[in-house]
Order: sequence, then C-alpha cells, then structure tokens
Amino acid sequence: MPQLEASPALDFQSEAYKDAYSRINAIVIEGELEANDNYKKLAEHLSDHKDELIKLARMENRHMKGFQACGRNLSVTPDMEFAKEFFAKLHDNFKEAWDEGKVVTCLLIQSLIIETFAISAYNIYIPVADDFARKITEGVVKDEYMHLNFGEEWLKANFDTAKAELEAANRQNLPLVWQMLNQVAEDAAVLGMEKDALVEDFMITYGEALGNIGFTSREVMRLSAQGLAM
Ligand code: Y39
Ligand code: FE
Ligand code: FE
Ligand code: FE
Repeated sequence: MPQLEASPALDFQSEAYKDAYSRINAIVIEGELEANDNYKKLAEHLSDHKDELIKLARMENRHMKGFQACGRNLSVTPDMEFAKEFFAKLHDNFKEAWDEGKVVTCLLIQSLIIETFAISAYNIYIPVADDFARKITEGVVKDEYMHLNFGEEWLKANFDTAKAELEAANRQNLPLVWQMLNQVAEDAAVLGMEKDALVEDFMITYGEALGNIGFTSREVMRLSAQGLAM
C-alpha cells in the first residue's frame, strides 16, 4: 500500500494536525496506562509468570512516558477524557472477566487484541511520524511484539482448556475494535494513517497470532472477521 506517496506533505504544526493528534496521542497514552494496569493484574493471577508480567507492566509505563513526550514535543495537550471514553467498553470487559477469574479472556483482551491494535497502529504511524515520535515509536513497537508473544505462548500451552473461552471472548471483544477503529479513522487519516492499512495490518497480525496459538486457518478466518463491518 503506497501510503507515503499517496499522502500530501504533513504539517505537524498545523491546527488540523494538532487537533487530531490531541485525540490519537491521548488514546495511546491511556492505552499504555491501562496496559500497565492490566499486566500488573495478570501478574497476580499467573504467579508462575509474575516477574515477567511485572516487567511487561514496567515497559508499558515507559511507553506511556514516551508518548507523553511526543505530545509535549508538538505542544499538544492530549484529550484524556476522550481517550478514557474510547477504551471504556474494553476496559469494563477486562474488569468483568477479571472479577470472574476468567484469565483467558483477560489475556485475549490485553495480549492479543490490544497488543495487535497497538502493533498495527504503531507500524502504520512510523513512516508518517515526526522525527521525534518516530524514534520513540520504533522502540515501543518492538516491545509490543514481545507482549503479543507472551499471550501467544501462554494460550498455546493451554489451548485445549482455553479454546472455548477464547472463542467467546473474541466474539465479545473483537467487534469493539472495529468500532474503535471507525471512531478514530478520520483523525488517523489527518496524521497520514489510512484505515485500510490499519485494518490490513491488524488482520495479518491477529490472524498469525491465532494460528500460532493453535486455531486452524478456517477458524482463524472466522474469528478474525468477527464483527468486521466496513
Ligand atoms: O500494549 C499496549 O501498549 C497497548 C496499549 C497500547 C494501546 C495502543 C492503542 C492504539 C490505538 C491507536 C489507534 C490509532 C488509529
Ligand atoms: Fe505499550
Ligand atoms: Fe504492550
Ligand atoms: Fe503496549
């Protein structure tokens, strides 16, 4: 997808760019903050992986600080209220699953869905970012692949007992991602990030993850298109 050639030169200081950035930057900051919290919670539950999960939580905290610096660098104030609302449904579903002891659902929400969302957004952002934000985001996206890998490995090792819960959790949560993407598509386009490219990257990464965990390719197709209405 010739995303770069297609987009006109971006003016990082224009009001339109900064306005869109105030929401996308806030989403990323809020996402990293919630990811930090989610991994701290998972560390309580998965005591065998406690140290590793605490490490992942610390990385998310570093990511948040990096993205806060990206906003400051452009003199943008992130709209945190918008971002909290943006994540509310996924956040509530994580909390409900947590309260019911459904660790498989929690892992699907954070380590598969949210990490894949982050990976696709960061990959698509890197070529169109300002120099400061590009360097930060390049460092962050490497970590996000490690986070996704954690979820894949655990779910693969527990596939037989996790499978039915994964399917239900996917049905409940994947449609939210497509809604969320639609909600920010216009702002993302102002930053030079095309919706088609985001969807494509998400589908590839998510589908690969499901395949690695143990789903057949037919199941992967069915699961990853769940709730997708473009
Ligand atoms: O694991 C993580 O670090 C994920 C929390 C970060 C969330 C990133 C959410 C990105 C959505 C951006 C949408 C832009 C089109
Ligand atoms: Fe992160
Ligand atoms: Fe992460
Ligand atoms: Fe992350």
